[in-house]
Amino acid sequence: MNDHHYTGLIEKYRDRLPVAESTKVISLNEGNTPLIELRNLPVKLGWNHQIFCKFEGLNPTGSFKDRGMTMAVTKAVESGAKAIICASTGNTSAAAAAYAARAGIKSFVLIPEGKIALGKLSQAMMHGATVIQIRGNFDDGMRLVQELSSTMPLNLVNSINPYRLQGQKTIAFEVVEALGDAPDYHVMPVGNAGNISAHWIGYSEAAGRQCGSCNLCNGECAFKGVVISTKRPTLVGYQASGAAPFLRNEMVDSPETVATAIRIGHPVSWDLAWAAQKESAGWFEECTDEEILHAQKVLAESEGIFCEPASAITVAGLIKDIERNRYKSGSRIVCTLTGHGLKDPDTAISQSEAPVVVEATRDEIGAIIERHL
Ligand code: AN7
Repeated sequence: MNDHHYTGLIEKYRDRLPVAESTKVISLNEGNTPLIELRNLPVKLGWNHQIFCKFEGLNPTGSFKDRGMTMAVTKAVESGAKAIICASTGNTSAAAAAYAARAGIKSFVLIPEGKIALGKLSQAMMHGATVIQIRGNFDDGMRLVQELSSTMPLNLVNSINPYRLQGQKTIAFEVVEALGDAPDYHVMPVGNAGNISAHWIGYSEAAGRQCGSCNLCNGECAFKGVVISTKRPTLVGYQASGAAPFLRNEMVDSPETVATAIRIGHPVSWDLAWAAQKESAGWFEECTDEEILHAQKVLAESEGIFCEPASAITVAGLIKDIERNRYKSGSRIVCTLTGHGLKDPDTAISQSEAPVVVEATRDEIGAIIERHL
């Protein structure tokens, strides 16, 4: 094999991850996702910022969860685990199922009945996970998997597992490498809040700084890795209005949003995410379902980037906060588009014009083309 063949983020960032020389890596070559500069939307909306999308939907299972899952499953297998378990709004279950399959171990996934996007459900089922739909929401599932994994031979792979954030922090390294330094702002959706915490760990390490967002070192790490950036970005987290505990400053018991991925009211990484917000001098903001779907459509139509609703909240947030001048003029902004639009075909189809049906004749088809040219 060519030495330059990319074999996943653990091999690439071995020196900055908690793995030993002898650790057997479970990988699907995740990471190394494209950083795509927006060309049309900023012109259309009159923005004077440079905006990039880190398209995490192009990971092996179609979401950013693969970054954390390669680490969590690698460490689970290293510890001798034969089964993993997680609660999920969908993407974590897809990643857990795929990496468990790769490792040859069992996976159990708890999902809220009827509230997971079709693509994600198909992935968990296809990879052979035991899929358990609960009559409850993600937060109920989260509580249950913590209980179950403490008494049964199950390795918990939700982001409360510190190895998940370790894998996920590598997104920051990739952004810094692509841009030559950290951006001014990094914007993302916030659900269970592991991702924003992981971004902060990654950016802090990249800049050779300590941070309060790590659940592995508890803020005590004296990071001695390679310093690759001169600064850390301001982090901005967007939440759906019906599932916005960080905006309410308290847990939300019955979260609701069309962006089912972030239909979470009791985020596990509550303290870590607040630390990321405070230390980065960032902020949380909320967007309505309508704003989220509008942004998803606009991004797909004007840039050719199809992300799922939860990911599109970043663009919805930009539309709102750039208008209010919350971003300093002339900034470089990176959005994490956490999951692929194909994950949730139902939502995509329901907000798009239905295809016309015509006879298979040149005339009928020609007439339609003329009308649309
Ligand atoms: C597309 O899959 O929690 O704030 O169980 O799937 O780190 O939770 C998914 C979360 C954003 C929020 N975008 O990230 C799960 C799950 C997408 C997501 C988030 C999720 P966190």
